[in-house]
Order: sequence, then structure tokens, then C-alpha cells
Amino acid sequence: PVAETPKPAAPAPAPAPAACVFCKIVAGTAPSRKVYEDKYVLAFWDIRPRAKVHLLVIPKQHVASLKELDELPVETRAALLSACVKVARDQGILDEGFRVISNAGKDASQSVFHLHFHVVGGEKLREDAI
Ligand code: IU
Repeated sequence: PVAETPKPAAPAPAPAPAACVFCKIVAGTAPSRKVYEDKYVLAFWDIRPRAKVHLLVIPKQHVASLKELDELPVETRAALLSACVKVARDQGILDEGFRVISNAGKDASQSVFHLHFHVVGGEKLREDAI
């Protein structure tokens, strides 16, 4: 039998910036109103809710934005989207409708540079907002 070529080791995750507020929330050194947590992700209420339901879903591993999505293990990428649906269901907004948004970079006015998905709903959302 042909010897299997060893798989290259996965690159080590980049160290989280010490000042990242969402990393502090993950570490428990900054407060948050958590609604869901598993091995890969955390979900909590946005401190400035702009809809009746406004949650944030973040990976526990630090990456700056959606631009760096491929630096995350595939399990984390899957867990992020599944958690968006799960928290929407848990908040009772799944059937009436909800929106998932990730602002990445300058033109999107991203303000916190730790990847996050806004999960919003619980009321009629503006049709002309993306
Ligand atoms: P943005 O997509 O980067 O613009 O969104 C960042 C969000 O993070 C924004 O809605 C803030 O209200 C929210 N937020 C938070 O929930 N807790 C915090 O400690 C900080 C920001 I700083």
C-alpha cells in the first residue's frame, strides 16, 4: 500500500488582541447578556438594540471580520450560521422573519473588529435596509 502523505498541520490561530471587547466577553472579563454558548460560538444581546430582538453571534476564536472567515475551522464556520438560526428560534422570531447581517470593513461601518453576526427581528424590519 502507498504510504499516506501526512496532512500539513493547521496554522495556529492568530493571538487575540488583548483589547478586543468581544474576546473579553468570551473570556468572561467583560459583561454580556448571554443567550447561547457552545464550544465554538457565543451569542448575546447587543448593548444598543436597534430592534425588539437584536443579538450578536460571534466565534470564540478571534478573527477581525467576515473577510477572515476562512481562517476559522470549518466547524466554527458552520456553528456560526446554525447559532444564528437557533437564537432566532429561541427568541420566537423564526416564523415572523428575521435578518442576519455582518458588517465587514469601512464601507459597512464595522465598529467592532471581532467577527459578529447581527440577528435582528421581533418587529417589521425596514424594507430598504439591507
Ligand atoms: P458593527 O457591525 O461592528 O457596527 O456592530 C458592533 C455592535 O456591537 C454594535 O451594534 C454595538 O452596539 C455592539 N456592542 C455590544 O453589543 N457590546 C459592546 O461592548 C460593544 C459593542 I463596544
